[in-house]
Amino acid sequence: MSELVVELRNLINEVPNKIESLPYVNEKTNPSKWSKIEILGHLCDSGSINHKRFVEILISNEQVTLSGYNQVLWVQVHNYQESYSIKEILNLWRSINERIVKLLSNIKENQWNLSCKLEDQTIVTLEWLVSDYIQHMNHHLKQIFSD
Ligand code: NI
Repeated sequence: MSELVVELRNLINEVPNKIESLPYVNEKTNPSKWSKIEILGHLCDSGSINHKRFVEILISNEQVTLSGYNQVLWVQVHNYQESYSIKEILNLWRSINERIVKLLSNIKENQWNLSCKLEDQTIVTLEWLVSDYIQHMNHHLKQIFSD
């Protein structure tokens, strides 16, 4: 199994318990900054978007061009702050990432080299994209576990 898949699987096993015991997940230190619950909501959005990207790259006969998404409005429109409990968002985060782990566990070695085009026209591989997805996740998890 790819090291990236192992890393993602480890995060799924470790993160929920750690986050569930955190205090002040709804606290906003600044009205314009995301609370911890909103950061986790953002990670669910990122999971949905990237799951779709990974699938499209795997099933397409042509090189896929990825488009960005408005992260701030995605968090706003879901209203993670008011309409979800931390437990609900953790379940969602876990399910999305378990689905990604299953998807990527089934692919063939050479499919990691499938390429796609980013918004800025850079060409990257599926492996790069998955690695970037996990790095982005780790960056935000660090924010959640800080202070
Ligand atoms: Ni982000």
